[in-house]
Amino acid sequence: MSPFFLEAVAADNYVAFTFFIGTMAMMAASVFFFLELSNTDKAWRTSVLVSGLITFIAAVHYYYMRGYNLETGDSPTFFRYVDWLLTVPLMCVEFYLITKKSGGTTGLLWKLIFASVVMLVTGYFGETIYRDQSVLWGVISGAAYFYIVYLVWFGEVSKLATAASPAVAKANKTLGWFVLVGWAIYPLGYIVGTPGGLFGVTADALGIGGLNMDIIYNIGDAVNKIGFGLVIYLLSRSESK
Ligand SMILES: *C/C=C(C)/C=C/C=C(C)/C=C/C1=C(C)CCCC1(C)C
Repeated sequence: MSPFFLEAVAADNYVAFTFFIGTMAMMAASVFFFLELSNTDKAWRTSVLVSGLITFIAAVHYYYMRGYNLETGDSPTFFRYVDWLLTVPLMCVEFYLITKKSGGTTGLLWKLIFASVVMLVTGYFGETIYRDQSVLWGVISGAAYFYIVYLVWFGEVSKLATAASPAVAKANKTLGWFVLVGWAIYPLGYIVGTPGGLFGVTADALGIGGLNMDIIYNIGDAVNKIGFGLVIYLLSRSESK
């Protein structure tokens, strides 16, 4: 056994442990989604394929981030954001695919993707280059985030999902909860990860002392990437004969 492995499963190295578990969970989810493609209705195959791509891209990044974190002890911020920049737009593609039949346009898709890129790029600025202005960048990122929440809950996505079918409407509601609650885990990580905490809010003040930014992001990714994919998978089942 390599020392990497031993270190990764050491009971007191929670950060490394969550990277390790994250890699495994994302890999398992990808295998599941890909193998299920052959018993998925043609109309839903692209959606389930995208679910698998999201977890597969994350699995590769997690494998890499785990090694980076073990070797340097630092947060793999760059690779974290590369992962998100690939996977979050793919989640936008899922919204486009489920609303396409009832009139979802590529215009809507680009709106979602644009908002998600603004959200992530400004978050990256706040975490790296403009560390001392993390409040400003966090607020801009948050505005883009709430625009996505708006589109999914009340805007075009919601209207088109309601028009599509009861099953699509229900799945969109569930995905909406992921976006509203599941995605809110990330700003929490950002706040905790900002030196001294943002607005003076630290992990201890939040009652989650001991959790650091990477653990919070890793929990968020597991919940959101695998959960999101499963909602799409279940929708594909309920809409298939
Ligand atoms: C699979 C990865 C996902 C779903 C990543 C989502 C990331 C976010 C929703 C990040 C949001 C942020 C804010 C709303 C403000 C602070 C900066 C961010 C980028 C952490």
